[in-house]
Amino acid sequence: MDPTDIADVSGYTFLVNGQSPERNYTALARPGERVRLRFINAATSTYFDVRIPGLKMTVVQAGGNNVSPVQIDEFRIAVAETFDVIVQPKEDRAYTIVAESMDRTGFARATLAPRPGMIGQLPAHRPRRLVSMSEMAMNPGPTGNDRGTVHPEQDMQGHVAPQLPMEMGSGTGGIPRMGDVPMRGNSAMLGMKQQEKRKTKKPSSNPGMPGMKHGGIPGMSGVPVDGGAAFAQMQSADHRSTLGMADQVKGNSGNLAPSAAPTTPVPEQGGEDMPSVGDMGQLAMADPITHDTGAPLGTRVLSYRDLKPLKPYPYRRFDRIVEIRLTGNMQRYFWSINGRKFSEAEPITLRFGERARFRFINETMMNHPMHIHGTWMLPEVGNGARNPMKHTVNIKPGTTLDVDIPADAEGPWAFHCHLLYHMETGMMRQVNVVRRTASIH
Ligand SMILES: [Cu+2]
Repeated sequence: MDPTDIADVSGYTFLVNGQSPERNYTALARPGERVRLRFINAATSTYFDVRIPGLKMTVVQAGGNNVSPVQIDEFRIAVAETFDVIVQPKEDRAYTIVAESMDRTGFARATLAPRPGMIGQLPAHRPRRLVSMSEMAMNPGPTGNDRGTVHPEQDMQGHVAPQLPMEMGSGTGGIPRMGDVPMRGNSAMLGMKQQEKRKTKKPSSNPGMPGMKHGGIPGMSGVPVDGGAAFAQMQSADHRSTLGMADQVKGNSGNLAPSAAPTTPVPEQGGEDMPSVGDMGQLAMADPITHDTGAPLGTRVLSYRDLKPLKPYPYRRFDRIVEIRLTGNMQRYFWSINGRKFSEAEPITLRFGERARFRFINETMMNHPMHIHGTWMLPEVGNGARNPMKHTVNIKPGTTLDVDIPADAEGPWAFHCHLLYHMETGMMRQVNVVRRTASIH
C-alpha cells in the first residue's frame, strides 16, 4: 500500500440528490428559517468531509436516533452513515453545502438560498492528506487475554470472557488501546451518489503532482470564486460535451492536491474533547474516533463522542469480547475479516440476549465503515450509558475500537464493510443470533 491509498476508486463525479456540482442542487430557505438537512452517504465507496461555510450546523440525529443537539462546523461522513443537522441562514444570500471526497479528487455541492438560481461561493479546497507511516504499519492490536475470542466462528459464547483493564485513564472506557496507531476518517451528503468508474490502476502514486488543472471543476481552483464568476464558468462548462467533461474530470483525478501537500501531520481536531491518550503516556496513539479533515485549528469537527442519544440503549457491561480483525491487501485487492473472506468463513454465532463486544482491530491502512443488520452497534467512546447507537461504525486505519452488540434480535444477519468492493471481495460475515445454545458448535 502506498500513502495515497485513501480511496479505492477515483474518477467519480460526485452528486447531491442526483445533481453534479455544475448543476448545483438547490434547496430554498428564507433568512431566519430553521432548516433540517438530512445527510445520507449513499456512495459506494466515498467518504465526504462536509461543511457549509458561514453556517454552524447543529447535529440532532445520527443513524436514525435523536441525539442531544451539538453544534459543529463540519463533519466527516462514512459510507452508509446518516446525520441530521439544523441550520439557520441569517443573511439574504446563497450558502454552499460542500462535501469534499476524503481523497480530495473531487467534491459534491449543493446550495441553500432564498431564491432559485442563486449561487454561493465555493471555498478553497483542502489539501489531500497522505497516509502516515504509523497508519501503514500493521496494527498488532491487543495481545493475550485482551484479544477476546480469537475464533468467534468456532468458540462457543461465553468461552472467552477476558479480564479487561477497564476504565483506564479517566473513565473514558478504554477507547485507545495498545497498538492503536493513527488514522484518518471517513464521510456523505444529501443523498449523494456516485457515477462509478472502476479505476484501472491504483490512484496516482505521485502525491502532490504539480500543475493542477481546474478548468473542468468550477470553483475548485483553490481560491474562493464569487457567484458571478462561478456562474460564468458553469455556463461554459455546460456547453462542453458530456464526454469532454468526463475527460476533464478524469484528467484531474489524483491531481488536485497542491504541491504543498501534507507531508507534515496536521494536528488532530477535537479541542477539549481530545481523548486521554496523552494522559496514558502513549503519544503515538491516535484517537480512533476523531477526524483530521485538514480544517483550521479551532474548527469543531464532529466525532462519535459528540453523539449522545436522547434515548440510549439500556447500558450494561458486555459478556465477552469477539475479536474482529479487519484484514486485506490493497495491491492484490482482497479484503477479509480475521484473515478469511466471506466464502471461506463460518458464521459468527451470538446467543440471544448476550452483549457481545466486537473488538475491531484494523490491520489495514484504509477506513472501513462496518455495518450490521438487525441489531445496534454501540461504539465505546467513553460516554458510558450514552454511547452512540449506530448501524454503521467507521474503523479508522491502524486503530482499534470496541463496539458493543446487543444481540436482541434473532436471525441470520448480514455484517459487512459498507465499502461495496470490500464487501464484494470478502469483508463480510453472517452473524447468527440464536436462542438455543445446543445449536452452536
Ligand atoms: Cu472496507
